[in-house]
Amino acid sequence: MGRKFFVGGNWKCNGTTEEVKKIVSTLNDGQVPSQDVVEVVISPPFVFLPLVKSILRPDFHVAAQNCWVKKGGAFTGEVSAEMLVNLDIPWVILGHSERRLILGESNEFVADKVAYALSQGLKVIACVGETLEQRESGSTVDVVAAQTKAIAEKVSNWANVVLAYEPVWAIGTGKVATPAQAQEVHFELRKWLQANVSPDVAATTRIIYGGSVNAANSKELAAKPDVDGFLVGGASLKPEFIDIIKSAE
Ligand code: G2H
Repeated sequence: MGRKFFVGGNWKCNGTTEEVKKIVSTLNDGQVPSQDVVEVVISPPFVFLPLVKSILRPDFHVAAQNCWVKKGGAFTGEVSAEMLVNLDIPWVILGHSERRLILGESNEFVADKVAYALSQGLKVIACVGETLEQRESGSTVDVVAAQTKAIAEKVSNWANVVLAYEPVWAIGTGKVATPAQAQEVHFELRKWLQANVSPDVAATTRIIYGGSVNAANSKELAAKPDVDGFLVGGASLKPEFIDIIKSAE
């Protein structure tokens, strides 16, 4: 069976109640391919998750942008995987580069989060990606392989994992990776999964691209054989997100 196209909207730390209602209303009115063709997941900040879940069209799903690394308890300021499950939030984004770089989340910490979230029944969008310095020094593949390896060491069932390749130099900068650059890394990631996890996991795991995706570049990126969708930041707050979803066709 082919890999179903996946489009995630990562709202990051943006929005007011009024803005959230407006964005959701635009999403709800959008004409997009059916759920058989594309899986759409919207990721608002924690505080808006219940609101978005309650007003969002039923064919789109919601994701949290993070969760705690283990069972909840005395961890001030954190939100646990159990809480997300309790609220019927099916997805969580983990290991986004903004958390890896600004909050110092290591490969191992991210891998522990992925393993724990999966163990609680959540589905995970696990992010990997290199910095500009790492790309320029020629270590892109080594970096994303090490990030993926840390996850693979702690996860045996990949059925509920989507891997998001997000080159840090392309995030929020307007500098999108070329379709060829994205395809090259996605191909290498799939090859890594094939050699180090299994041919089946390599063939079935969605590898999506993130970093300045917009309505003008999504179609060409989506045409690449190993690009199975997108994680969209800035453009997911705008009506053009609907056009990005349509690039699934
Ligand atoms: C990458 C992406 C969404 P943007 O972080 O995860 O954001 O599309 O704004 O570059």
